[in-house]
Amino acid sequence: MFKNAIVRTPSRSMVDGITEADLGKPDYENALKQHADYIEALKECGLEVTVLPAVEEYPDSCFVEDPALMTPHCAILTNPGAESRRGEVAHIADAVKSFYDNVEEIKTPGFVEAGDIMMVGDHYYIGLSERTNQEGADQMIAILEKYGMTGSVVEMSEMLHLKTGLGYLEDNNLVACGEFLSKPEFQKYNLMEIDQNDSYSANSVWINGTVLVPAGFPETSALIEKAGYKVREVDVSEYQKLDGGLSCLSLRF
Ligand code: CIR
Repeated sequence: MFKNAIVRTPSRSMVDGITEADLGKPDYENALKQHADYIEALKECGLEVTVLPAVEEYPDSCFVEDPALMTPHCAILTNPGAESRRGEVAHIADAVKSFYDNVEEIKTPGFVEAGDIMMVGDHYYIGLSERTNQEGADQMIAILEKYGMTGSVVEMSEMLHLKTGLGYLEDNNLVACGEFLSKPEFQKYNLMEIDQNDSYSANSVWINGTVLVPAGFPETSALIEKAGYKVREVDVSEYQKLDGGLSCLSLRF
């Protein structure tokens, strides 16, 4: 069960965030409205939500999932592979430290963005992406092991972050699409296949028995409902324009 979430209000500069989506620039006012509904959804799942202020200097800073990993035993400040995002870590450090006594950090030449990390119980899958390198993954695994947890790396080549194409829904259920469907390490899970056309919705998020699913993907909502979960749709289309999904917008712990 999760108790808390941290989010950050998007900055006006978000319209200049990193993207390869080719969906046009986000509409800032609508992004704020969608963010408010996202916070509402987190609260409906029983989370206490800490809302950090916008940081204009960092256009991608609303995607708070990337600069920190929160585990039940410690928090790890990451070192984003995207240079323009590296300074986000210093901005989130105090909030992270206010919840954790044990705070570790990933150091250069290691790079990690925590959107590349998926938690399954005490085990953490770490995608080697353009943002997370082997050295960063090795540092992360060493930290996890220090606190009695484990980690392993996942090779990947098609997606921005590991969780762009994967979402663990607990109870052995794993929503997956594209290259992740055939990975040997995921075959032990009940793979719930997401069609390539709906790949954005693979980034669905389990929170205390409810699954947040991006609005606009009825087949994914139906698939997840059929598996016995309560579904809460959240419209995050303005964030999709920046390659950001539902999970990226919060730290849940
Ligand atoms: C970026 O490219 O870094 C942002 N525009 C999107 C980050 C999405 N975060 C995530 O998937 N965890």
